[in-house]
Amino acid sequence: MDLALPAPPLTLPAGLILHRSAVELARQEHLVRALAEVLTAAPPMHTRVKGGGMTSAAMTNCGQAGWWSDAKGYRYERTNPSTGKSWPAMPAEFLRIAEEVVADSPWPDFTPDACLVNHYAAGAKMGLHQDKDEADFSQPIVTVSLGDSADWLIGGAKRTDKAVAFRVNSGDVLLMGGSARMLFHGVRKIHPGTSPLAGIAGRYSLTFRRAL
Ligand SMILES: O=C(O)CCC(=O)C(=O)O
Repeated sequence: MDLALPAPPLTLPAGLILHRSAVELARQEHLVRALAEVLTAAPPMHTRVKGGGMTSAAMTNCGQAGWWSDAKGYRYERTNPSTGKSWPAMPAEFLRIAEEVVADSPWPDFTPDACLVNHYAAGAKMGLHQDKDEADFSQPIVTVSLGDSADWLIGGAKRTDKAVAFRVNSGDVLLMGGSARMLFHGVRKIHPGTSPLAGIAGRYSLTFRRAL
């Protein structure tokens, strides 16, 4: 007998918009090919966080600026501090998808100048945090998920506010803007073996920002 109960309907805070399966599989594969070039030009790294530990997810960037963390703190850098080279250009397919998904949103003019790419191997996670190193908080953060599914966490305006988890799958897109822009959020868990994409291991998130 199947005793599984239907999942309760998901109520997300205003300003956090989840588009399930927004990127069809063939287009995800296209994004993965473009991503491979970014990863070759700027291999993902674990970087130092406040408090002295290292990030659980490995990260890299493309675009005009890249988010970075080290003993000097959290910030955007126009060059990759690990190589001194410019970040790879944002692939046209990345830019296209980011601009398409905001077209019907409250932020239709959003044009990212930075894409922070996070790679989560099995067991990796990201603690609750706010994205607050960008110049203009009226601009949203747009996140495309590729690869393994993850339990995403959305909390409140304070780190100690209760957070709720919901599943994001490959091809899902999250928009976080307006009154949700500064909410604490994170990634609690990766579900290994759930990726529909042969070309990658683990989960990648492409997080598009207006950084400068
Ligand atoms: O991987 C994700 O979906 C979330 C990433 C994130 O919160 C961040 O890069 O600030």
